[in-house]
Amino acid sequence: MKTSMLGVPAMANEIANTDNQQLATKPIVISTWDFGRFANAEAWKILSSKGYALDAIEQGARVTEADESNKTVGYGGYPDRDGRVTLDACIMDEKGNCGSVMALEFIKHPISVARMVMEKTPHVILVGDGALQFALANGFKKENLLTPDSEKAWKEWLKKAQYEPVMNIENKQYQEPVQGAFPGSIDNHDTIGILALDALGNLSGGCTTSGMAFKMHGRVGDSPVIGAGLFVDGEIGAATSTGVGEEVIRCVGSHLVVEYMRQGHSPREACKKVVERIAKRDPEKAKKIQIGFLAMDKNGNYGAFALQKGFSYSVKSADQELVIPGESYFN
Ligand code: SD4
Repeated sequence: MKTSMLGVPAMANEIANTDNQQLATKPIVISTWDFGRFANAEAWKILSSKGYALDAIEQGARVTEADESNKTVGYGGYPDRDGRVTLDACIMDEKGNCGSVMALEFIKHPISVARMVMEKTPHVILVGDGALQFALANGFKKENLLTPDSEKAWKEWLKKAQYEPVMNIENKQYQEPVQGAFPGSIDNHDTIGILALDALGNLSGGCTTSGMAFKMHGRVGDSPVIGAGLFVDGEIGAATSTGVGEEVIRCVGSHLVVEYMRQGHSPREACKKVVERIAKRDPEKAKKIQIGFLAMDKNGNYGAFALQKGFSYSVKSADQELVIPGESYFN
């Protein structure tokens, strides 16, 4: 049985299809991609013992940040084109409190720094050196996050230096483990967006990533941008995104999903409407990129929709442990 670095067993059942409109339940945690199940398992420990959704989000996201096996955020994440690992993350609670770090280097758990920005500063976002300074002042350890493997992949990429995000690479890393033979093509991996509703009905979300591999130094995607990569309104619902962040920022995608839910659309319909809007804006570009949205309403109904096939998401509640293939605009 495949396990993550932290030994969480890959217990999730694959299911063939779903209308993505599930019965409301709480507590519940959902997250992007198949590897989200490992984060869900950790989050579930908190949710199932009546813990706070925000704690579940942070602890769940930390699993993915620390999991070297998917070449993910934190240690082992792929660097930018200058060979620097720069991390982005944000977190948001049911009251609209939020924190974010962008282009943070040398710190393995940006989600925890983002939470600290939210709880200990009057600000919402800290970037680059300022985020690092804040993290170090608050007890985070400075670590080299560039592993020999990631450095090798980056050097291989430098030979051609072509920036071409690969669709659904997030899943491929788990379904077809990539051994060295894939340098330069793991360009679009590892964002986890995670949403949780706790037993008391509090809704929270988080999103953490190393962004697009081999990106320009200083590039920030949608993931740490409140409203783009993540949005939570405790009275309505929450949404998060994965894929080519530039296109999500252009439409402030996650906020838009929540606004569609406010108008009465189900989580799945709301995600679909935003995907359709992206496809309509630039139909040619839409054919070549992947974007997926995942949403949950305040009652625990959830749904997702992506531009392309291949997006999946993971669900954990008292009676569900699933990896669900997302529906898509293109088939
Ligand atoms: C970004 N949205 O930096 C992220 C990348 C991503 O799965 O989602 N990868 O644009």
